[in-house]
Amino acid sequence: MSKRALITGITGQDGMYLAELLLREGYEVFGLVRGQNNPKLPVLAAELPDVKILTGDLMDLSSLMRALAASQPDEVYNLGAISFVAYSWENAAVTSEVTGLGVLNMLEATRLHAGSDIGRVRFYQASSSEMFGKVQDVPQRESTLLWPRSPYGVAKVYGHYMTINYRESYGMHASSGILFNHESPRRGPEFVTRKISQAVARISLGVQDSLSLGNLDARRDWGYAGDYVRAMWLMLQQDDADDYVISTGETHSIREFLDLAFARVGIDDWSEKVRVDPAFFRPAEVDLLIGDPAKAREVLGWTPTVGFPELVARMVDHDVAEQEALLGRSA
Ligand code: F7E
Repeated sequence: MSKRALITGITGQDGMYLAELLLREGYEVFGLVRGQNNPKLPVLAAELPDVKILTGDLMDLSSLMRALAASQPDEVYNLGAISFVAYSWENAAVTSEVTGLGVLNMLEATRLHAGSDIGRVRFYQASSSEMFGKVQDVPQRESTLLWPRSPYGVAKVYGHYMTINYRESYGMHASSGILFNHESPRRGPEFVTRKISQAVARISLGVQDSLSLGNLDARRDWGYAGDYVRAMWLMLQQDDADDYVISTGETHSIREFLDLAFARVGIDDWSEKVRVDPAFFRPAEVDLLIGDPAKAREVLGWTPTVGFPELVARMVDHDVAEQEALLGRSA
């Protein structure tokens, strides 16, 4: 009989890549979708028609219990969260509830659902490099002291430790992936990589003049989302649950991303095209994220397949084609 998986956050970038991977692996995939008339649902239904949709909310324990009863999953992937860091300062309470307490609700629902056979459901928690914040080691690894610098990061730390607690208190097979930034053409346009790739595409097509950004000196360890969901799945295939850093081990600045993105459309000097707007600066910044993925490599056999230049190229090429299609200019 095929395995079954329940994914929260199914309409997000990672949810869609993970669902694709699990469907390829022969799973029956259930996705939890929140809200009435969710605008992301038509995209999901069109791109992944084989995913079975269940309605529920991380803030509503009984809805999670019903989703578990309906899907009878072997594996639960908790990817649902309010994930935009910049938003989290102005909406700290709701971010704490959904991104933090939501993890507790999903863990507790899974524990109650599994009953005396706690090992029958494996659990993945989407932890984040944002937990490292004001970094205490370079590069950051599983043992690095957490020092979150945003309400989002604080909420992720809560979810991370709660996951470890369910593993240690109840023997749940609960793993936590500390994922560094991971991008793709499916990335939301509020995140800096997609904001840049979309703007560069529009600038190259002559329908936009310039782009406003915040801190161009921030550095991130950016990987490809399709690679990172494979790591999630591998974690749940291990005999023992554990925590893993998932990263490329390289760090690049926003400026380097801009260099490659503009070069891809033939623009070598972007200084006149980019404006720095203080509105996009954050109250506290995470300046130097770089992860050490050695444990994932050794234990999971995981390595990233898409490097930084290829990631930028894929995103820009996708957005040029998408913008051309929107403008009715496709070849
Ligand atoms: O910012 C700088 C900004 O919003 C990256 C989420 O998936 O990864 C993501 O969080 C950097 C920051 O991602 C703009 O200050 C400059 O230093 O793309 P981002 P993030 O905050 O790193 C982690 C791992 C997660 O877990 C999160 O859920 O780019 N930056 N100018 C800007 N950022 C944005 N968004 N917009 C700008 O105009």
